[in-house]
Amino acid sequence: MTTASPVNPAPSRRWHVPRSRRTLMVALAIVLLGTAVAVPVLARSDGQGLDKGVQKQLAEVRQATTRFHDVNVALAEGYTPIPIKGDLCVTHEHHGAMGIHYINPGLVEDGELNPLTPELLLYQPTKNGVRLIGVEYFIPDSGQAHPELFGRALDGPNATLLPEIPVHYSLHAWIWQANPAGMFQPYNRNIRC
Ligand SMILES: [Cu+2]
Repeated sequence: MTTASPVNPAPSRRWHVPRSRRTLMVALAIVLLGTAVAVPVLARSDGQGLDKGVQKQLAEVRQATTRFHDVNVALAEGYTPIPIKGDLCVTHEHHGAMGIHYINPGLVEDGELNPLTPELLLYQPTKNGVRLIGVEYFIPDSGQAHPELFGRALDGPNATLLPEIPVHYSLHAWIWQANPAGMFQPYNRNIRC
């Protein structure tokens, strides 16, 4: 999913919308229909130096997602490609691309973050089909404490262009395609749409 351009919502929570299960499903349906949502912009850079504990966690995520190199396995387990702003492959003018987002609505609806069950899978389109490049964690903002994974705060809360899309936190992890900007940056210059 996308982070908004550096719009971190004001305390007024102008973008705040009810996050009932129904609202979320409507939001996802709209995304699935290809309506526009905000395109992310990098807000910060970080180094590649990841401590051993995080590297171990990421190795576990790789192990847990290896089967999704076969996109048919991802589809069978409920992941679905979503067009964003009408395009399946999300790219940025300056910062590279995210690739194609495959979202698992069930994992979004559970309202939990589990490193081993990412809400989204990221794929790069190639001549021979799609190639798994990373994962993305996504959780609606319900007023909870700022969520963390891998010892770092998720990006967000992110506003979106559509009021139906809940304000959310997200975090990309480029576990299957190195990202020169950093493991957890939203865009990856090594990815082309
Ligand atoms: Cu994304």
